Amino acid sequence: HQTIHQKDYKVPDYLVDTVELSFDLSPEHTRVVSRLAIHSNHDRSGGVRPLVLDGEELTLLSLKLDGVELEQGAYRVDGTSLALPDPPEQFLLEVETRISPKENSALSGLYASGPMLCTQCEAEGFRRITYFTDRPDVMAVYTVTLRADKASCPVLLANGNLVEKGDLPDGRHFAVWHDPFKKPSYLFAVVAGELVHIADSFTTMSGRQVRLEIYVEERNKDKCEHALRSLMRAMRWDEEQFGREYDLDTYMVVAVDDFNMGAMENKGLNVFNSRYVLASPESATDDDYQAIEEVIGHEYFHNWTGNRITCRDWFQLSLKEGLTIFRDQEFSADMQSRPVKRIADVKSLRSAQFPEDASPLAHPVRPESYVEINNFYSMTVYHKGGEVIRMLQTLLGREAFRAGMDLYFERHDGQAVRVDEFVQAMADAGRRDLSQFMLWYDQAGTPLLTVRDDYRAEDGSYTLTVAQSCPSTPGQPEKKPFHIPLVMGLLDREGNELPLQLAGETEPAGTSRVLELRQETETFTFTGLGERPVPSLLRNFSAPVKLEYPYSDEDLDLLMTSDSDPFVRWEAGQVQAVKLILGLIADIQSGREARVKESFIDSFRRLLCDDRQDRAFLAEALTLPTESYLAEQMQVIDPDAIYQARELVRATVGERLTAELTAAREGCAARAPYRPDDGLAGCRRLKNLCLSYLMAAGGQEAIGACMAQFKSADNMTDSLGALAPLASCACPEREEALASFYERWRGDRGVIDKWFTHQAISRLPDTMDRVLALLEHPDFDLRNPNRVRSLVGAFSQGNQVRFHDASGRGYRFLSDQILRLNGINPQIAARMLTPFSRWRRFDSNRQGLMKKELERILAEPGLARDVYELAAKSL
Ligand code: B3K
Ligand code: ZN
Repeated sequence: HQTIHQKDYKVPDYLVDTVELSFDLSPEHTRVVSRLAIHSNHDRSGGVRPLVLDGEELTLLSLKLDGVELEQGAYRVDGTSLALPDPPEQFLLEVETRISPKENSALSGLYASGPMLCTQCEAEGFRRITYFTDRPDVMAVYTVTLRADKASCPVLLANGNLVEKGDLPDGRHFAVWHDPFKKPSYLFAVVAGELVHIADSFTTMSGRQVRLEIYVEERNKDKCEHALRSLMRAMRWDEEQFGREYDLDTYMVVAVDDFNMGAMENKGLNVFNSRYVLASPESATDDDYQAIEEVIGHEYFHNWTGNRITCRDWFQLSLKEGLTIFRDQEFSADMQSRPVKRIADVKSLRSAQFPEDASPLAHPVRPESYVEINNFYSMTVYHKGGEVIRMLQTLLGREAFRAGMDLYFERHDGQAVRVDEFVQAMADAGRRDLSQFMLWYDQAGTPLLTVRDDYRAEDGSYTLTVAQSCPSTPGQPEKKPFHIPLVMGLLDREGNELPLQLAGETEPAGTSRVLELRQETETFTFTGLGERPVPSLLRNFSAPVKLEYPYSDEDLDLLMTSDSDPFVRWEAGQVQAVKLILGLIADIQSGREARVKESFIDSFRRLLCDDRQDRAFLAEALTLPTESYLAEQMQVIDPDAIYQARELVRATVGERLTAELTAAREGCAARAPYRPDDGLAGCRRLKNLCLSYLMAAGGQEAIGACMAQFKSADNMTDSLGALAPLASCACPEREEALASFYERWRGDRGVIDKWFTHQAISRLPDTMDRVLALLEHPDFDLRNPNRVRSLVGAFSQGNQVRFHDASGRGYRFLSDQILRLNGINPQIAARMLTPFSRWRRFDSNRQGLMKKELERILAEPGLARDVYELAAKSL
């Protein structure tokens, strides 16, 4: 397998101006005719270069150049390309191919999902539809004709505007679509099948009417309303926040059940994983509702950040993905509680991106090389990339950042560009030198900030010394210092915010400031302080770094109760919980008696009874750090001790605070029937969290409360809020609840995914056996990515203690599934490898067992590029 390097980029030798595609659609055999108007893009005086088109899994039927059929020998064709050795300066190429959508289990290119045919072209799926220069810097105008059987395939969709449709002989019909915007092939899309839609219209800021349509299978028609409303909110938000208007007459979203990722931003025709479209109160949780809004927003925002301005090459992927993640995070923050959204985003970064950055698969936000680009749709490219954009906003300020965005759109609309062009627009608008900042794109690894301070009573000065370091990562042994915005403030002992005046300044400026770190060590001296202050550091998580400062328990209490920044308040509680649990882990490991400190229970009680706080925030503050986050804090991960210590805290809280938890739970009980947008999601979260603590303490009363809630719930959030703790409880009620849940929901794929997941993440010791049995369940299907994620993914990535069983059974199970998936869907197979890439973090027994499975995978003949790359790099 070949490695592609960023430094080898060359402009394309040929460009394509227009693409005319015509499809004779059928699941077994689809015939594709492509007419490409091509012109040469290189200096031909030094010799004419061949035209090389990409193509995979295609049967070539005929090839014409300017209307003349080419003889065999006038071209070369193999499993990955079609080459013309000596084409003219400008010409029309007509290529006829045949493909088999039904055989396409990789779900890349044109494939069948339920009663429809649909496409997924990013990153390199278009080449599985027809021969083409399948790279994002070749942009063309597309016209698409679709023909299919009218009865089985009444709906025919493609990008852009419908220009014509009509009937054909033999019960067939056709539709012609034209997309006036030049686009790269990865944004091409076709959907055909038996679908229904709901529609509405949106008036843009300049007064144009846009028709919005959501397409689903008939049985899901009453589950689209939330997606449609979310789309309208996203459109309005992008106008208000960024002045960006939609540019076609229709915007279509199609929900499909078989989909490799969340959704795809094809121009004018988004294709979505149905889990990010379909929702009803009975079947979707509050989190599902939120995720739908977020993903709908994400794909919509791509219309400007991704489609109008796209990437020059795939190394620049974060140009569109990091930026669009930042935009969707801001959108969601404006639609709900901003602090709670920020905390959720930081949690996901820490639990998935930090470990990636510390693993053998660590790569920069802009990678230097890849074997399979699909492996780089990673937490780093997306979410660290989003943090990098956020840091730009913090450094420049909101106004200059917005001006930078405007300048970027003004300069590069219609182009395929690099990250450099984006950062240059920011530098120009903000009149800043951002050359050092670019290291965030090119250096991997999570920086560590070590902060020390010194207060001098003699002159009332307070000095912060901040040292930064970054661990080495593959191919990058030494790191240069990053340009880091550190947002901070100072508190007095009563918790008041102190005015911040740096030495040399004539007066204080505010109580929260952005300190800019550029050198390995920086010092900042504040003046005019009558007592030693408590530093409030990394407010709003202003940079994707780890931070170390020797806080005392009193400092943390003060920050937790008094800091003006909600992220710092939350973080102070988490730091306390981490300290406590790590101490208990050490006790367990050395056979000492492990006991939860009284002071922890006290501060937990204080929080729980503090009814001034927002419920959703409170729920976050009362949630213990996850097992995987705790694992990150250890030299050698001990999954059993982590689980035991964390459970001990949960059980102790449940026992000691039974009355308070019960009261808090009742205080949050619903007083009216459920509505998803009733503003009460925070209440439900807190209520269900209380229930889980009560269940951790054990006892028939808690089980009874769980069953009562399970039976009476009028919404999925409460139903799962009861089912989740029951699934980890060794009681007869567990089987009863799981069985009745299955009976009630067996017809709903999305809910049955949840049923698989909750069994897979059960912490009971028999979970591995359960999971093996569920593999044989008639509803389990290795060809459906959501189902694979709900069982195999949930067990291996969401159940640390059971997956990492010291016997190695979990590891064997996972590699078995990866090898089966390798032949079906390489992208999904590769995604399942993640837990193995962390093998070095464990004890030598587990290391050996995981390594053995990786070696076994690598020894498999016919390993897909996707799986090969991750397995080889992990070792
Ligand atoms: N751009 C797509 C991701 C495509 C993944 C290809 N393996 C979805 C998104 O980020 O919006
Ligand atoms: Zn995206």
